[in-house]
Amino acid sequence: MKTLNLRKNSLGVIDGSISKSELEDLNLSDNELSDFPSCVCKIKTLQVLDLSRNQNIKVLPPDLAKLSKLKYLGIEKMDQITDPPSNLRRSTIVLLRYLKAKLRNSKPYYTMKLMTVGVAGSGKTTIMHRISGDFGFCKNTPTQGVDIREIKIDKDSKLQYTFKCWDFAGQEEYYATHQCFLSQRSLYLLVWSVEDGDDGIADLKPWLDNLQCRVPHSTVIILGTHLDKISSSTRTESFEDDCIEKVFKLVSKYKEIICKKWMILLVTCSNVPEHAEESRRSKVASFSI
Ligand SMILES: Nc1nc2c(ncn2[C@@H]2O[C@H](COP(=O)(O)OP(=O)(O)OP(=O)(O)O)[C@@H](O)[C@H]2O)c(=O)[nH]1
Ligand SMILES: [Mg+2]
Repeated sequence: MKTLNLRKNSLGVIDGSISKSELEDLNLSDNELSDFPSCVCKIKTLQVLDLSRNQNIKVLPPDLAKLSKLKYLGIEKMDQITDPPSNLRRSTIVLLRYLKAKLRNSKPYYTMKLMTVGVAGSGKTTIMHRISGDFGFCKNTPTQGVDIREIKIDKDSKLQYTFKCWDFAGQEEYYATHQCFLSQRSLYLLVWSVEDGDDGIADLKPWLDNLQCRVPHSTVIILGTHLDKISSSTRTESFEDDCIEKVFKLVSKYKEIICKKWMILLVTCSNVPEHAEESRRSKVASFSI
């Protein structure tokens, strides 16, 4: 198959298996793609790619320049794209030249700022320790201002991620000063306690408002702690899914915040032996980062 027309199919994502195809002409216009489908950059045979009128794609990745046979890239009515800037989107040649230059200069950088925010006592400091692999930590000492530390996570034997972690105090008196430290190009961990029920979820709003306003387009992972505190009668089979659904419904209203459903996790950070297995799920959270 050389040509595939998927126009007007309400597609949000493209199946990664398409990367193995030998397509020359791919029409993905008039869909609902949330990001540029990176798998498309692997179809080396591609000559024509139409992405027109996908209103949510904001960035075209440098990897697009790896498509050495690409002659036409359709991006009609996609003024929302922020990179490449509009003057470099006037023709496919200019656009690809820009992305190629970017690709040449880009080197992977495995260090990033990780900022934890959320109400006092929700477990921000504890989760930082769990992510770093410290399952013994159980102090109940409120953070004063902000604590900065470094966490290293091994991806495999060759690759290590370094997170510069900013663990903010949750007490209200610090809210005014926190604003000054929130920075773009950081990863955010918004923490709340599932023990606080629907009120706890509603209390996420001011944090989301703040993030959307101060650091738009940031990626936010939302962690519900204290899962062990939910009584077995309340913790039905659907409890976790229902809870995640409620948070997702709320965060979906924030168009300038990047948070997919799989970025919402419920965890137990207690260090008592009977919760050991659940506690390890906070380590799972570190893998999603
Ligand atoms: N049972 C249980 N206790 C938890 C859990 N997560 C945190 N805690 C406890 O909750 C208390 C508060 O945790 P912290 O990590 O200090 O909370 P914080 O969000 O950093 O608080 P501030 O620094 O004041 O904003 C500590 O006693 C933790 O041991 C959890 O999942 N289950
Ligand atoms: Mg703390």
